[in-house]
Amino acid sequence: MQFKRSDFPQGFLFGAATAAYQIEGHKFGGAGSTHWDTFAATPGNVVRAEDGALACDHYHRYEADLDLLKDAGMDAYRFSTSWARVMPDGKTVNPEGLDFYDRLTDAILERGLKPFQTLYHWELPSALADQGGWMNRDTVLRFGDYVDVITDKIGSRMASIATINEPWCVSFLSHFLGHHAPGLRDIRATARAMHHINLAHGEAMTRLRAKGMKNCGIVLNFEATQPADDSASSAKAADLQDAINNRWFIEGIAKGTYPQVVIDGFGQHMPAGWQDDMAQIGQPIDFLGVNYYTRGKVAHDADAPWPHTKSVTGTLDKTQMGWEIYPDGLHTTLTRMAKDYVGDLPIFVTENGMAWDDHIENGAVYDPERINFASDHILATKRAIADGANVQGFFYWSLLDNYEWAFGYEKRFGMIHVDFDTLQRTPKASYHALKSAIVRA
Ligand code: IFM
Repeated sequence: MQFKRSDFPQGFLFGAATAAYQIEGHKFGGAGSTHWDTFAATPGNVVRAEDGALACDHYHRYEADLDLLKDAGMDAYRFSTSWARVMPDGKTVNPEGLDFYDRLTDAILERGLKPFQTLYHWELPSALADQGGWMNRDTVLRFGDYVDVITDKIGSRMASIATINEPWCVSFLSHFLGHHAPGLRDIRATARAMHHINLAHGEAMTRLRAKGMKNCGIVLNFEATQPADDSASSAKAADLQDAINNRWFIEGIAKGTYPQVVIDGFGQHMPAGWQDDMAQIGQPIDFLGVNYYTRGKVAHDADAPWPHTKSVTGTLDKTQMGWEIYPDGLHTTLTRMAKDYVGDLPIFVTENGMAWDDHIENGAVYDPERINFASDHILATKRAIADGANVQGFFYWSLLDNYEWAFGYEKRFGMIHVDFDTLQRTPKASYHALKSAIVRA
């Protein structure tokens, strides 16, 4: 890699990220059915109808996985706690689930790693999905109750707590584009989910503050949205898509408002009285988590209903996901967040990484593409710091190959290869390269 630890400010954290449903093995420990289980069990939604029942069996192998993280010289571990493991029906506490996160927390701390918790990384309990999930305002309060329970168990030991991972995916990708559970394509459902997930963030912040928690924030995903060409119509389309993808959540949280172009598009479908929630949504946070993977080229589509936009394939090299590799977009995103929204507030790159069709050959995985990808994005982060963004850490997505949602186990993001038949872990060349770069001099 083209950087070393000493290129970064003292105390800058290097880590790796995972999420509960993607690695733990949801069938273990009394976890309840989630909307991802039922989405995956419905033909056509997920590659080979794969689900997270076994995943990487991190539930039983977490000690060895944390050893690998530690052996790479990393400082922090970003993980999520599963609502459906802690409260299988969304309401009733499962002591086994709480015990698992208690043990996991101890194991992280015993290795001298900083635990970065995310409270919601997408496994909504089916019992709450039955009642409308994120379309239903009541889910916000149920989420608050879960936040209370898990925080009482492990909150005081966390270095950082993020409320929601990628609310855009929870709402727009899942209720408008239909790519993720619950697989809806409905503008009214989307308007409600886009607001309620922000309100769930606000409710979680309220509950966390009531318990005296510090270092609380949210993790948002950003795409470097650009017009597909020089036309005025593409510029307008890209601005609207940017408002939906990149501005809706951060503007709500940092300024207590929503972009007017999106409010105009949602029109009558916004939940009544949404304006009264903006103060709770806009309460102060302690950090912003930035997830960044790619850029998106956007053009006007006169034949489509609102937002009248379409994606246009770009010309840059692409990852196994078909996502363009565009490190400059991370620099732009980080500096934009600092300048336009959060000022000096600490920012963490909470996810960045790439999927590749990795294979084991002679007992090793050679992945120079990932080495370059990570190196270029970490250097983009360094430039953002030089340009004034208060970025305090970088988490590679992901520690392990894992369940990549609608793509099942086909897309490999890990720095550690997982054989999904034997569950054997093999650190890839990128793992060793990162380890060499961040070794303490
Ligand atoms: O795997 C996902 C993760 O759950 C959320 N952020 C993007 C990753 C790669 O698609």
